[in-house]
Amino acid sequence: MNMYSKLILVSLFTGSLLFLTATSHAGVGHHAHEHKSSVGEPAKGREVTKIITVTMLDSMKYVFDQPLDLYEGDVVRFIVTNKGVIPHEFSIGDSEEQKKHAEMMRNNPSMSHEDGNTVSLGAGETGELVWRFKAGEKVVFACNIPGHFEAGMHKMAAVFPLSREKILPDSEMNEKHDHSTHKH
Ligand SMILES: [Cu+2]
Repeated sequence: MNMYSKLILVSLFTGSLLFLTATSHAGVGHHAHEHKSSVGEPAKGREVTKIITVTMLDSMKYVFDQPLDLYEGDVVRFIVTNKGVIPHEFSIGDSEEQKKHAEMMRNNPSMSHEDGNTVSLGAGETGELVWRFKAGEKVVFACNIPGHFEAGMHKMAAVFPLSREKILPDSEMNEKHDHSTHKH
């Protein structure tokens, strides 16, 4: 084999590798979009500062176990249970992101979610999502299974800038912080 045909073989091989890489990234039924959002990002379980329990119902409602009182830097573990008999999802984003997400779900209803801002649950299932909140835009929790958002399965909440230390009463401060680090 002369040098010239070797070169051709090598470039053919490289070309097909590139092609394979490109197509596997395009993957069917899976979308990998930016993890960063204007309302925060996925976080690790050990960073959790607050736990919120969410129940999803076939009446197209989310029931939160507490008022949504969210601040910049809060890392919340959402423990989500689908108490319905049809699938639901709990996803976090700003309203623009939720609109795009809903559009993708309409075009490809069988898509899977592995992007850290969504938990999809079948009847009776429980899942978790850990999210670090960023102040600014309003956060929208939404179920983007076609028809569900429109039927009311969403909730909007503000994320306040970091001024919590000043507004929390002393008793709550003591629960949340190590005493030794504070001067009294
Ligand atoms: Cu739903």
